[in-house]
Amino acid sequence: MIRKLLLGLLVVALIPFGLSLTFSRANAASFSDVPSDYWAANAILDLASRTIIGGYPDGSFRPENPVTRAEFSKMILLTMGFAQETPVSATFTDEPSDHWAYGYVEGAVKHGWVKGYPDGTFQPNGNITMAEILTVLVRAEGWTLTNPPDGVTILVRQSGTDREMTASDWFYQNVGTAAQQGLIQFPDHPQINTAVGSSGFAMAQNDPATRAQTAVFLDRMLTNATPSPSPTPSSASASLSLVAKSMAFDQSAITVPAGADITLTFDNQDTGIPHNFALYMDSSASTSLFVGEVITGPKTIEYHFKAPTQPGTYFFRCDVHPRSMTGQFIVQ
Ligand SMILES: [Cu+2]
Repeated sequence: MIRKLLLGLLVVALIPFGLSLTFSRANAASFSDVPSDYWAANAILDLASRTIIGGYPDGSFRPENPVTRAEFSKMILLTMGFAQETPVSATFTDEPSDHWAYGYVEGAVKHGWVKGYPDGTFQPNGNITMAEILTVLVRAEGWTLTNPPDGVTILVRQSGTDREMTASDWFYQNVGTAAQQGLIQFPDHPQINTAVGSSGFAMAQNDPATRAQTAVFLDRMLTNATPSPSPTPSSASASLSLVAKSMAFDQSAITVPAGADITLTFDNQDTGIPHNFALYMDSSASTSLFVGEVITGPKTIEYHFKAPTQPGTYFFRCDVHPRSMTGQFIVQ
């Protein structure tokens, strides 16, 4: 059975919280059944700290449980940082407006990431497979579809039998792109890759993906986030503006005169997502020169600080998204 979820587009985004300026994990959730040495613990706790996933009222996370289509719709919408949609009339006959996932499903559908069935249903309690997850993530990222990397083997397991993935599989280029972008890895974790050594990946075609596996894929997507829109350099000025949009800065380099009194107008256009601007000596971010207040978009703030007197290339970033939102701060 081929489930066509999606079509899609769009940029990288996420929804974090619980940050402090030192980016501690003071508010991190913990789950009774996710010990710190659990194979997916880091990804699960990271997503939980960003409120993308949560546990059950009894304190458990149930990492080996399958993920439903409704649950995954919520996860992808939150990961991408988009708001719920609550149209007056429901798109699907089996996903009514009083269902807990209504706003998430409608949101994910609106962005084209997930789709229903020809009979008008969404089947919110249906399970989602690894190929379907990878397909949604690739579409949501807006990555151009590619074939799998050269020199790797991707196997499809059906009823206990492995065969090589071929171009006639509906997910061929989706999985290929996921491999090119590092969402699946070679070798991958044995709990994700059901077989094959350092140059291969085996994927069960019809088995439901678990909550743990899903968390790992989403976390990889977040931590590999590619800046968008394309950054452009700016010219030297003591009066600057910087935009944060779709989980990215609009500039990859900012140039200022040495020792100048800087006014930086920071415009966070990401609704519901916190960002800031922080300046450091270098990319290790161990020595801060200025740490701007974190603001949750849509909001604009003016930062005032003194540029370093020593010409050189410094480093700026958003402390909330220190891996994906970075740039050079050039002092002339
Ligand atoms: Cu940010």
